[in-house]
Amino acid sequence: MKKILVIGACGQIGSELTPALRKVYGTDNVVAADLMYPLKGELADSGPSCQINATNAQDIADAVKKYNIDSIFNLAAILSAKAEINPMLGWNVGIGALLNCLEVSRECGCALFTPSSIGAFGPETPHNMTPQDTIQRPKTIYGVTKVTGELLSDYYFKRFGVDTRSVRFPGLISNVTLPGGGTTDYAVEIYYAAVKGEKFTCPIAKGTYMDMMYMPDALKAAMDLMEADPSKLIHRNSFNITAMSFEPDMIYAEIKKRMPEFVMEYKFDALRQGIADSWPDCMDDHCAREEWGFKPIYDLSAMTEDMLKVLKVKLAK
Ligand code: VAH
Repeated sequence: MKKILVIGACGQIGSELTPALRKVYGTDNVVAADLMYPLKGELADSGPSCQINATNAQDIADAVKKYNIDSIFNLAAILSAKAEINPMLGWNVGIGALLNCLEVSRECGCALFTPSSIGAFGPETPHNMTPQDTIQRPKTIYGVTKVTGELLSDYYFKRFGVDTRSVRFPGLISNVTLPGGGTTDYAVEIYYAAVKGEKFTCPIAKGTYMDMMYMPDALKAAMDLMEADPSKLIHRNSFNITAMSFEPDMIYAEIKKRMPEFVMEYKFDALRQGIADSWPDCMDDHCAREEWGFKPIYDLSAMTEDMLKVLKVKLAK
């Protein structure tokens, strides 16, 4: 049975990926690690955990040896808008953590998953049906770390045989842990505002399309890719994947169908809008579908139905 280490287990992805992995591989076989320690709640109660500062290689090496780890999910990153405010932090966390994970994986024979993002593309990239292989000249430090991460991960696969794999996540929408500092965060915050009965102020302009995905599909994609037959993988770092593409008015309309009294207004956030404008409108993800069977199940309607249902219970407490 796999022995898995999740680095960044308290984050938006990690807080849901860890329980999902524990369900499949067994609670004792999935170690939840984060800088914030001790972990709280289900993450702490349902399996082993440890403190890891991902920019410290020794922390990672110690955990890999202590728990006999053979697969690492490296989720340590500073999201796009927050990284623009502190670029060196964005670089040091994104690349520092990845390089440490790559070196430990090389020395200890671990497989390694590190997310990339639609942020790995820039304004020169074709915005519609963005190809799997195309120009990548991102204009954010987040995007620079993601392209660098893709290149480093492919290098470690080709040069040292490290089993590195990655997906370019779109904006992820979840109802467990709020995202912190992303350009697509509005697509999560809008649901919270609707359920709280508050007017939502959207920082992204009407008509700004971005790829998005509901968290359950994202978790399945990460797990399926890591289980995929390596002989079928033509690509590795990193696969385009998407479930839907929408602009703010579309998600607003979908919520209003269910909550007619909900009101949204627009209030432009120049930083996030500039980043969003540089990203794809919608990606072509046929390589992921052909090489390892990626197939999302949630569209905007199904996601909205579930988000509102779960948040109404969660926020009523
Ligand atoms: C961000 N949610 O907005 C992240 C993600 C695709 C966007 O990388 O920075």
